[in-house]
Amino acid sequence: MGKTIIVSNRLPLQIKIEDEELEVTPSVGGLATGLKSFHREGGSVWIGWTGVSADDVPQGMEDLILEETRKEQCIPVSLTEEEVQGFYYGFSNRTIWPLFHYFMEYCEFNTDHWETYKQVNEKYANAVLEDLEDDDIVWVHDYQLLLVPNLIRKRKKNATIGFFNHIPFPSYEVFRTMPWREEILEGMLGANLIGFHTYDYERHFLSSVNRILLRDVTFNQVILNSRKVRVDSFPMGIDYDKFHNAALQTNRLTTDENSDFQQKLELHRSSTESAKLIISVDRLDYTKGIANRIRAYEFFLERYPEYKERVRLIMLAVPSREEVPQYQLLKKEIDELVGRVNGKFATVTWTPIWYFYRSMPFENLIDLYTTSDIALITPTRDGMNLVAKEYLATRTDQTGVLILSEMAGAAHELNEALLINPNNFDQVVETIKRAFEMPREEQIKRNKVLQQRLRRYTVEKWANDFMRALKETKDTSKTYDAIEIDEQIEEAILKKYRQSKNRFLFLDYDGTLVDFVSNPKDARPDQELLDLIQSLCAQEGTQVVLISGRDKETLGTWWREVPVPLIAEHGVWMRPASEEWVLSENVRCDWMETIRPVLETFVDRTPGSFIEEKNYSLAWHYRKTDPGLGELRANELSTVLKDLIANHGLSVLQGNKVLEIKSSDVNKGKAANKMLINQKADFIFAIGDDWTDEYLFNELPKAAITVKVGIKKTNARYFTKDTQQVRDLLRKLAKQN
Ligand code: GDG
Repeated sequence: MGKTIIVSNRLPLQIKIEDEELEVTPSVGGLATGLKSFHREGGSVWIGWTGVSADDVPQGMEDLILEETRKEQCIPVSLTEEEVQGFYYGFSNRTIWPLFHYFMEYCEFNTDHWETYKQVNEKYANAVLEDLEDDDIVWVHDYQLLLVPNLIRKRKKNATIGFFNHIPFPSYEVFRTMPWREEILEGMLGANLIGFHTYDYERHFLSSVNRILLRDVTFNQVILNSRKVRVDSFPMGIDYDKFHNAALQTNRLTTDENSDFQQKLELHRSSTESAKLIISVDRLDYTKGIANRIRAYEFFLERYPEYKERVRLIMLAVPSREEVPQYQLLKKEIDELVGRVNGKFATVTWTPIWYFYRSMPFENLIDLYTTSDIALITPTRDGMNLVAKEYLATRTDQTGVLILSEMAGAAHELNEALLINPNNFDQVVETIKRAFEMPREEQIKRNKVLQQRLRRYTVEKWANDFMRALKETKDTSKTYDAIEIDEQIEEAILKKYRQSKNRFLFLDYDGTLVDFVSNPKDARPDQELLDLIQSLCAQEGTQVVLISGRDKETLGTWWREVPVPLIAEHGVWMRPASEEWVLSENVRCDWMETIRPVLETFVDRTPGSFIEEKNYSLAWHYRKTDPGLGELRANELSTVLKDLIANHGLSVLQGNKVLEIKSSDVNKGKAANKMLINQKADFIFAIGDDWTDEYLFNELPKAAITVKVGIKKTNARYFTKDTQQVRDLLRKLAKQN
């Protein structure tokens, strides 16, 4: 087995150069904190940026950086200041971040930023490709690198690539506003497995893929021409033991041994018997709801003045993305709010808010978590929020109350916390009060359940689960019964073709010889196709038969000039080469009067759908409907029809975005076999893309070469990817003698 290559915007370490000296420190942030233990123990390689731009690296220091990063099994990607501006501060944090967190008013659609984003994603992909060996697994992380999976895939077709998005994926209605939405989705779909923290993000992504790229989605899989992409949710956990043990250790310290910070925290506690501490820890980011948290706290002190001098809010806001204007404004807003609240309520001995705008060492973070009675975490949107989980892990005596926004991904797992809507001030205020008054037993009862869950689903388990699922997707994509036609198989088919004297080629039309178009009437054969079929027909010993569900009028008109036998309406009609149409089955159509009104009610209720009336069948098309609605109504219609068709000897064929109702006695398999009677065929080839072609694959003699177009469940022996490949193969057959 090969190695794992982790790829993320930043490395888990940060490099600073001061006075020509190199300083290496661990980086803070959800992703780095979470994955560090997986990286350390799993022996993986980590590719990312060091945090220092190439312009700031003094000459000759590049090698030292390489050496230092290599010690941590890291490979640095070098970025210029201009690239950092356009890619990171620009497109990542002024476009994707606000859009994906539903802050559309902050979103900038800047073409230069997009160009740099693409260019830098290429850089990351190249860094991976340089190091990538056949059995390796690539795990790409987060919104800065959405294009990387496909950039790798394009150059390394069989690579095993996983992608995990650490932030929310917004609803289709929001995502569709992105000018480069197609490129972004295609970029992500380069992966074999795409992971999100919650099922909501997963379904939003699938819905965008379905609606924007018009790709089929079955359950949690996206069906592409040559592969399937699995999409799933993996809620990220934390290194539980690390936080829990650190807390145990802190709690064991005597007063003298405590850090200065801890001693100051204790001072507040000892000031009044019932004094309590509320903490909040976040990067200073507008998604974290910091400003509204302060407002809610102010509201709380106004509504419940008895808590004055008995409560203190300790806010740790870690500086983040200071070059982005919104973050500068937010910093200002928070400074002012803190000033206002402290100015309004402070007494000589009491300040209601202690505000730290900096990053703290890990030990102080633990001091904060262990000393506080309440954690107030109120993001307006948050992919997961690890702070909530870390707080719980440090509560070694199981006391403490977590107030958590339901807009954080973590809320899905942490049901026993007090969940709030951060926009509902009234609710936040009442919940703070409830947290204050919550009996110790209740706190323990809630935290016990929460801790059990967090202890079980750790970051290590999360990473292993993702990896296992990624390996599985690789395996399942090989388990199609049908085998892809590669060069070797193609050569064998051509050889057999050359050696045969009486060949039959049954070719489906839509989705096989031509691509689907939104209006079926526009799918008339192009000149190249007409010539191709003509040349196959002209070959001695070859019978080409076009076998389609289309009506005979359309097929007859389109193929008027080419002497090719036609089978229309799945076998109801046959036109031997250039002759008149004959009705091949004794089919009835008196049932139509009963079925048509049922279909009409579905047309009325499903905008974009329509009925195609053929001589002996009725088809309900839903290609042009809203995709979700179309599938839903198709299922409903199948159920409704089930009872009706049994009485009339009918069957429902589920085609590609079409349901067709026709007599059970007619299908493509029966029609094709009829043509083979007494023919002594020594080469039978059938190709098609949808369910109706399965009758062909099932009913033709065993020796037939059956081929499905696209990767779908099938009884065909082989598959080929798309109409282009079908034509390539037919062109080669046409050249054989
Ligand atoms: C993104 C998503 C998702 C914070 N301050 C200090 C410090 N931290 C550590 C915390 C925690 C991490 O940083 C913050 O993680 P979050 O999950 O809360 O938030 P984001 O950075 O926005 O992370 C988020 C995450 O990715 C993972 O997928 O949960 O939704 O936005 O681990 O402990 N650590 C130290 N000093 C600090 O001052 N040492």
